[in-house]
Amino acid sequence: MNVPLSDALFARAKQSIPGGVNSPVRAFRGVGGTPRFIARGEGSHFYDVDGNDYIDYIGSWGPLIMGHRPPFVIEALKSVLELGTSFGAPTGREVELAELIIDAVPSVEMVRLVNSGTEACMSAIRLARGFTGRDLTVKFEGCYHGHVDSLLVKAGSGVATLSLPDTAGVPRAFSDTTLALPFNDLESVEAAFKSQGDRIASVIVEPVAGNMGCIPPAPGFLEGLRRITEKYGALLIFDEVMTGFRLSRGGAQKIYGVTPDLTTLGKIIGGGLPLAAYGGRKDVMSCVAPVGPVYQAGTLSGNPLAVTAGIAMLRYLEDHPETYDILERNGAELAAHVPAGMTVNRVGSMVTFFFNAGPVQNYEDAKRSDTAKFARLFHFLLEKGIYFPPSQYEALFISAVHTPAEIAQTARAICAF
Ligand code: KE4
Repeated sequence: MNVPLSDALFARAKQSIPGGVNSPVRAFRGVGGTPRFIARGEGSHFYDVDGNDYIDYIGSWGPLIMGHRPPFVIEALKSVLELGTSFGAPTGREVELAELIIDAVPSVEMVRLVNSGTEACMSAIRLARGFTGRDLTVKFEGCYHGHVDSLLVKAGSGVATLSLPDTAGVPRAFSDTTLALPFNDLESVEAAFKSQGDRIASVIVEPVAGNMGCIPPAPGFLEGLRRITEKYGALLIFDEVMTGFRLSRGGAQKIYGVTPDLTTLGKIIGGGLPLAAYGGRKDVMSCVAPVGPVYQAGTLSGNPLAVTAGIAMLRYLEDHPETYDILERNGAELAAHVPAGMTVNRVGSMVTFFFNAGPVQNYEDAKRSDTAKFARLFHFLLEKGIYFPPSQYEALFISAVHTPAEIAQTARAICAF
């Protein structure tokens, strides 16, 4: 497929933006070739500047659970555009969004809105340190919690895609505050707490990992984290930036029946605009400034446009619970056909096709995947107008507006590879 306009834009972009992109994973470094510069989106499709039409399985990396430009979000934004774009003062709509989140997510009694998942995770681990008076954070290899200095240790997503040995620019003193353990390995968590439990402020985990490809929690893993953190007085943080409102309105914590002390959210709650949040136990959240001593702030936090889109999205999901049946059906249909030599992991609409004999249950397993073969599949599908996330270490983001025919077309194309 010739994409002369994307080629030209990419060459031009690389003169003014590092790698020509504003987020590394978009640069196709994991799969090669020219990233498509997108002109517009509609439902489950988007269209590049050369006019090519793609079934979109990136979905803006998770927010677009109802596809591009859902009418109820566009109408909501149109209704407030004339009122102003930002005030730097509280608004009623922020309260409404906070209450919608609290009503849906079991662990959240109080919530603070921020602008990105990175901010939410950075704030949550700082809050855990401030609440416990301890310094260390436990994370899991292959999990990604945004580009938080101390959490860029054996991180997933773009860090894994680019095979970056952690990240330059993070002082050893920062990364030494993080213990990175194997995902799904409770024994390593027990051992860490046995040796340094009185120094560990929190355990942060993607309850369903999505940043080393999709990897479900092993039976008992999340329950074990809850037990161990309670035993040692550390806080359990579920990073539900990806899983929140995707796996259910109550996120993964609702499905697995494990309630963390803090939860981070993002992506879907902004309805496609920049918005994220962290929340949890009221006694913990009461340590956040201006009530308590843990400082966190943001010029555009609770931005009226992003909040309006978020309210429209969360109200839609509240009023249309059948959405989650559609997401489950779409995920199951796509994952039903597993070509030889591949392993498919799936939870709901989060799916990853690994070029790996399997099982894929942690980062070491995932890293044994044949990423060169994945790259060939990616381009094979791209040529057929099917746009997968450009990395073996990402989950597909299926929406509720991908039709059965599009899912079947995609499954056939994968099997034809
Ligand atoms: P942001 O700062 O990118 O809004 O959120 C960071 C983040 C935190 N926690 C989880 C579980 C996440 O998946 C993310 C971001 N996800 C990646 C996709 N795997 C964002 C894509 C990108 O970096 O461009």
